[in-house]
Amino acid sequence: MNVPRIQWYPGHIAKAERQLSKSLNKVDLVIEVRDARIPLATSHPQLQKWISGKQHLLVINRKDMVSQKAQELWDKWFRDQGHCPWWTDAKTGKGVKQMLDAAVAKGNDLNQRRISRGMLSRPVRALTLGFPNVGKSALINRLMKKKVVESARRAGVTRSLRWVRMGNQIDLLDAPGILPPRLDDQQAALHLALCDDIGEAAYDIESIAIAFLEIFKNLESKSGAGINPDLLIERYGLAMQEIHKDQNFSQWLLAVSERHTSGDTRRMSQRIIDDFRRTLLGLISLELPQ
Ligand SMILES: Nc1nc2c(ncn2[C@@H]2O[C@H](COP(=O)(O)OP(=O)(O)OP(=O)(O)O)[C@@H](O)[C@H]2O)c(=O)[nH]1
Ligand SMILES: [Mg+2]
Repeated sequence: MNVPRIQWYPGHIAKAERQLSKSLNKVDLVIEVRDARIPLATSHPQLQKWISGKQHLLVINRKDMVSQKAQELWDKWFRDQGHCPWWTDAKTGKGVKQMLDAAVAKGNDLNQRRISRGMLSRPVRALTLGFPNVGKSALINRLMKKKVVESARRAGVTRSLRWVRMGNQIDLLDAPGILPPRLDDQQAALHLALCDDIGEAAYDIESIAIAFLEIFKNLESKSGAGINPDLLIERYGLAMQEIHKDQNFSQWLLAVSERHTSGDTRRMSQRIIDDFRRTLLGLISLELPQ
């Protein structure tokens, strides 16, 4: 796949990471949030360092954006690796109560240990940690049942750390999304770009749209990937088969832009990527377990 190198590590993320390191000693539990469409690309290589000496809860958010089959495949994969994933949809709140119960249970374990050492029990202090735009703030708002922190459809919305108290059970720390300073795995970087987890200045929209079309085609035969070629025809009026014979996805892009955006391939690229992000092209899993 021929995508120009994608790199994104803005100043506010570097700063957030420094602040996070300072707050980490106050945290008992790390709620690690990943994106169900790309559970591998949203796994941070430094996670073990962040969770060392703390409890860990793995949350896979945006479950509404992948097929039931994909969720099952990933769930089995994570359990085979010894993890217990909690699947959530922070937009409607599905799975959020179960996740909260799991977090509170971890807090109770912690308090039992405190009491046995003659200390007082206190609310569990939980940090939501994850890549930008995976839905950390939306999850906090869902847990609180009201909008307490800013949450919007782009990467880098939360700019500073903020504690939120939830009853007397849990204190939540909302933090800006973090990501590694260098995106060495460029396939993962492409997935992050497609899912809007990195700023759009970091990539060329046309290149990632063409790369997306190629992924779409490659996923077609994979069970659970959520690919329905008819949706592409319905939306853009042109089947990929009509043009892709020599795998020339840019030709297909040009052909649909002639129909929809007066030949403007950039505008068409943006539309295709937006459609993917809004699940108008189906519940597509960019990643599936091997
Ligand atoms: N469909 C769907 N949308 C979600 C879900 N979770 C979050 N969103 C939406 O995704 C967008 C980003 O959510 P945020 O909560 O701002 O993400 P964040 O991880 O806090 O992002 P940063 O603060 O930039 O790191 C918002 O528009 C949310 O409404 C989900 O489970 N399903
Ligand atoms: Mg946020």
